Amino acid sequence: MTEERAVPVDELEALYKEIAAAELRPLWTITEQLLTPTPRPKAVPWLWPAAVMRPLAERSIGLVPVERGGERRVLSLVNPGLGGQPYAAGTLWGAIQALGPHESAPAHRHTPGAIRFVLEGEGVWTTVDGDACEMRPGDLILTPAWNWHDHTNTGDGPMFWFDGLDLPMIEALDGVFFEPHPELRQPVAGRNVSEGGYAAAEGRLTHGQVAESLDPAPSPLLVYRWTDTDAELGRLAERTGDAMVSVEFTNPRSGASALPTLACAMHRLAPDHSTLPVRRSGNSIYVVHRGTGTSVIAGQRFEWEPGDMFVVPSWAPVEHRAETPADLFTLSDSPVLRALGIHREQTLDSAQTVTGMFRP
Ligand code: GTQ
Ligand code: FE2
Repeated sequence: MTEERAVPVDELEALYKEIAAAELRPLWTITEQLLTPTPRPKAVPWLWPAAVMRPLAERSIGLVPVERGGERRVLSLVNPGLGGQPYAAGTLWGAIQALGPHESAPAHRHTPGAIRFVLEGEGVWTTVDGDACEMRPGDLILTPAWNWHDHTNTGDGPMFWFDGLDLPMIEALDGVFFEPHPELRQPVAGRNVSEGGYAAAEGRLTHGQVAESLDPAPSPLLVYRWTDTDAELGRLAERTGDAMVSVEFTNPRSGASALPTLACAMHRLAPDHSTLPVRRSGNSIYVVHRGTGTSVIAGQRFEWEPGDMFVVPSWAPVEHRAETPADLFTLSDSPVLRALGIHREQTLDSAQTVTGMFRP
């Protein structure tokens, strides 16, 4: 038995007051909220329906010009758990961007990296460091950190796409830099140049499994065409017969993720099969490309259709069930967790017990 020592209460109170006044905090009073047994993301599972976002984005085209000053016609996903911050999750920016016929969103660059996943329309070109990349529905376009970029709609109709950025991560690192380009549109050196060296036959190079290594150099390939993704998913589904097949978009030079901070993937679900619940450290945003179905995230059911976007916060178990053949695009921060050697992933069975666990 240790000897009980009477604590003089007023001395203790005085100590706490002086600690606080000195801009110090005793760990023993806050350790449980800081060092949690598992992640406690502030972001909550949430779904933004296309049926709500699309009309608001379209109305913005008529009412809000996109010139210097406004710059980009973007509606960001605001996760209700984040106290009003314009972020989909603690580490991820997600948004719907709209560009009307014959409009240009001004050229600029920033240290946060960005990806675009095209929802609807045709005729928009995103120029990335001089390479004008055509955007078609289902295509993935990369805008790596500090690359000049601008979007130009050469068509007669509006165009809509999903934007994903690592902005909250770079903000947390106090690493945000931004610079407007002197011109509205940067000079175009060529069209779809980055694709030249990576033919569809080399699909394994661009649609594989991300190697668990960090490549700080961005992918030399800036565009991943839906036609190639679709073909690779079709081959995989046929070869494996699995109810869910996935491809990750990889850097063809190193096998690393699409951007050093962001992983992008496409998942194909066969109808009427439920996937096993999986939970991962790190946040994900899903964009429904094709089909309808339901996902259960931390026990909450979300029904989805094309153009819907939803968030799976870190460590929330998620399972999917498609009603029709479905393709889900995902964006996640997993490359950062992997590079740091702290990525975790568990597959649960329906009784929520662990059936398999992966740790690096
Ligand atoms: O298109 O360059 O959703 O700079 C947020 C910041 C899109 C863009 C966003 C951006 C962009
Ligand atoms: Fe940008």
